[in-house]
Amino acid sequence: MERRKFIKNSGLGSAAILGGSLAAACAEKDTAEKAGENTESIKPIVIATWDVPNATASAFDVLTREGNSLDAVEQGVMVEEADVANQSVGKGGRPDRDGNVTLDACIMDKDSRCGAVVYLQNIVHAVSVARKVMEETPHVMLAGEGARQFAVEMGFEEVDLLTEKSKQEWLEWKKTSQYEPVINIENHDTIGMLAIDSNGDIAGACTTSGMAYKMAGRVGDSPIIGAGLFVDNEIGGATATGMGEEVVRTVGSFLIVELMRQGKTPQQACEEGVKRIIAKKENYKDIQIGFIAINKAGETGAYCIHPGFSYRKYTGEGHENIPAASYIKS
Ligand code: SD4
Repeated sequence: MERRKFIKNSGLGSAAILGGSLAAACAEKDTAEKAGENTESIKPIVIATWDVPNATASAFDVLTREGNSLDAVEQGVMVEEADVANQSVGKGGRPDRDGNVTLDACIMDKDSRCGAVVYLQNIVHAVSVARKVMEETPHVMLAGEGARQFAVEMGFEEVDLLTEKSKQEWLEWKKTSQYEPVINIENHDTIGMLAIDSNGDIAGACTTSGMAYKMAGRVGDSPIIGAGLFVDNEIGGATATGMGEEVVRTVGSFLIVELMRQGKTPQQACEEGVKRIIAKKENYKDIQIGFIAINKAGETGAYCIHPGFSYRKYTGEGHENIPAASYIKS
């Protein structure tokens, strides 16, 4: 990379290429283009699952103030964690079948450092606890009571996450206790976010209260590095929403980043990720999965099983909510 920069900047590029090995120069260029270097990169940029304009605006604000992508994704998803109207994340999240709100979150940075919490109770900003796990411990993941104790030691305030609205809905659900995943339960949901800062560095975060009325102790894909989120700063990042069990089974986000490494666009990689799930799931029509991805050049893509999933994209050009193409058309 340094050599390529030198060639580009010294004005000796063509002479060097003509005099040296053309094949080697072409191979190097191909690799650079595959990884999204060499092209006009779009940065800074942030994308997030579902239509979450406040979250992406907050992240983009960090990026425009020359903040790094790690700070941006943390600040961005924190907006949804604090929003009680979003009943799939943080405070106000729907509880498990015993009435306990339990949170899963993870975060990953440009150096492939990562942190996660699972089954965390009574702390609003699970993503920030995940970041502390990454930065302050020798571990990647803390669970349950240990995660809560660690958060308290780190100065996080304990609060009751169950709002009256989520409690009443849970009590209503208990009358039948029928567990059925609800597709596109609302149009903002588990939030997965990916950002590239002005340095071109990528980070991602994912946070959720998980499937509503899940079994006590159940953990989904969202806090699992490689499943709900994966970032490789040389290639790009991916994150997931929907039925976590299926995303775990196919290690979905890692798969998508690896497909981009092999030359697929973010869109092609997301499509392949969803199709891999469909191929292994007979009743795929009963579930929803949505992936979003970004490559090093800032190109983005998204794909899902059922229509209804979208992602929010924020760049210097402005921001928009982009409906994802779906495997099932209507
Ligand atoms: C989970 N993937 O816990 C999460 C839930 C989700 O939209 O994304 N809901 O399986």
